[in-house]
Amino acid sequence: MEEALPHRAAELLGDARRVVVLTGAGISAESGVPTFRDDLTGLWARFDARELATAAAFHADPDLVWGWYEWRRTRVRRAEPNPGHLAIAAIEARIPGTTVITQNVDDLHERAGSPAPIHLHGSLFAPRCVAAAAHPATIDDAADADADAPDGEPAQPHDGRRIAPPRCTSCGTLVRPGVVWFGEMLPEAAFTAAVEAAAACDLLLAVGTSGVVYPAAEIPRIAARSGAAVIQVNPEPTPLDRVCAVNLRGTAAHVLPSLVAAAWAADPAPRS
Ligand code: BV8
Repeated sequence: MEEALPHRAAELLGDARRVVVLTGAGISAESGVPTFRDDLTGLWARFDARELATAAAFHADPDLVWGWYEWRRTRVRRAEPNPGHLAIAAIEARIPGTTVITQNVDDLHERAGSPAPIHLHGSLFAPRCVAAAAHPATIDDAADADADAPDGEPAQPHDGRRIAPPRCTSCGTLVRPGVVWFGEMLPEAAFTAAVEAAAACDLLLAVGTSGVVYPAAEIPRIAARSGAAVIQVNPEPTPLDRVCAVNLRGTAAHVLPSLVAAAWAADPAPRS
């Protein structure tokens, strides 16, 4: 693994034709959305996110878990994409053969202009029914409004207020967050598309992920085994260090815009 040589990374990006960008919670950190390993605030301070993000936790205490997701959803709705998200959208605009794969359940890539990120772990904005034939839930506006306290501040369930999950207006069963919990299978189509993109790319950017949750953590390793160069953007070391061609120690909102600028400094016109 070379030292963090931005010009080497810029060269790899400038020459790439098929790029995969894999993001984790770190890409949204500078938008004010806490990562999984940030200390959870308030009520959540006594929980481990990995314990709340399970079907068992939801079935044991649906109001607590739904309240956590509503709290996260309102925080995301009040967040804005940061320059890291925008730089990734610029890469997609520049290199049509780019695939964005995210472990995040927020919609900040979409709001930054990424047309169709692959969500390996679902979305905060796609609740579904707990019924076996899980279908997208239809929730009436009242439940949605519940997420906003009257004064416009996001509801803070950690102030002791739990939020009961709504019932689907079309089938009447309980609604659950549309995310993949620990111990649950990833959506097959999403994971298959991600693996295929990783196996076919010539460059993979791993941005803001701890690289410890599987099978998502396999994606950069598949790319490296297929001969692609892997560039990591993360202020901290991760297990992905050992598969990277270049490690850029820094935050997404700072590193990605300068990487994009350097990659195309000599050739600012996007390829047709
Ligand atoms: C599965 C959605 C098959 C929910 C998430 C025992 C039983 C069952 C399964 C397992 C088991 N043991 C292991 C497993 C597999 C398990 C797993 O990997 N566990 C880990 C803990 C070891 N995986 C699963 O369960 C998966 N399913 O395997 O199914 C199966 C089924 C049954 C039985 C056996 C096998 C499902 C995993 C999906 C879980 N859902 N999210 C929600 O959001 O609430 S995972 C969640 O945590 C994220 O989506 C992400 O994937 C993961 C880690 O988070 P990161 O994104 O990496 O963020 P993190 O906070 O960890 O790190 C942030 C990084 O950013 C840091 O490195 C930091 O330095 C950096 N950073 C910070 N600021 C910045 C920055 N970088 C750049 N710029 C900055 N500004």
